[in-house]
Amino acid sequence: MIEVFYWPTPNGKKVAILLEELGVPYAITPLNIGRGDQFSERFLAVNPNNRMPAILDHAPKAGGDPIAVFESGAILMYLAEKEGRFWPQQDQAAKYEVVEWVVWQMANQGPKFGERGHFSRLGPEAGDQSYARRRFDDEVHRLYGVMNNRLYDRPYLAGQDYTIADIAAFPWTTAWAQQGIDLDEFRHVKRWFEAVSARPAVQRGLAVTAGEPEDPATVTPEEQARRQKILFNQRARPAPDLERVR
Ligand SMILES: N[C@@H](CCC(=O)N[C@@H](CS)C(=O)NCC(=O)O)C(=O)O
Repeated sequence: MIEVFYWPTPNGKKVAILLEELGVPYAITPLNIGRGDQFSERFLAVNPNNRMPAILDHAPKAGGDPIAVFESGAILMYLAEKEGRFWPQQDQAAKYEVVEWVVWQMANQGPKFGERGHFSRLGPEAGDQSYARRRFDDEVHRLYGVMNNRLYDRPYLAGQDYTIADIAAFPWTTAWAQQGIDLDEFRHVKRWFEAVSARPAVQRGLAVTAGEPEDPATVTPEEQARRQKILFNQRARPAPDLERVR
């Protein structure tokens, strides 16, 4: 069984979509990143980077102890390789075409789209954000163009077949309107988006939740202050040995 440390964000949904495509049993462990669950000792033992998603495979192929995997791209590769689907292994050229586009997503589309969202949500108290907003709006537009130029002569990012490269990129495109993108400007992306959206497993993956949403009215001012302190302006955590000395 695959345990998924999960919150319904684009990075989390990549994993949910692949698990639905594969039809393998999985269990969601909700990781409420708005409450700071990513700093729990149990989670940090799985992902020292205090970010979700991460998985624990309680039944690795070769048996033995559970295998922990963090970083959504690594999780997609782990699961696709284990199940022998959505990532060709025998043809090295085809295999690395998928790797290129998964790494492209992890290094470009995910971080730049994420930063665009971050700066667009800031209120006036954060000061003038016009440079950051323009910078990331441009990057998002540029990256839709990269996908469009890739998809104009092939159905999927890595070629003829739907792979984990598409599963990595897709959840970040579902909010194209909020990202300030007119999908009609990128008609090859639009065709790909419609084809991926129509897959039943994609629809099931997008619908995966992490339990009942929290009622903001139940969060006390003390709890709000605690969250504010751990979630904003995150800086390095001391190494465990230094912590012990203190
Ligand atoms: N490169 C990482 C990014 C993970 C990431 O940024 N996760 C966000 C949610 S999408 C998170 O856990 N944020 C918690 C925080 O900012 O404290 C991946 O793809 O797995």
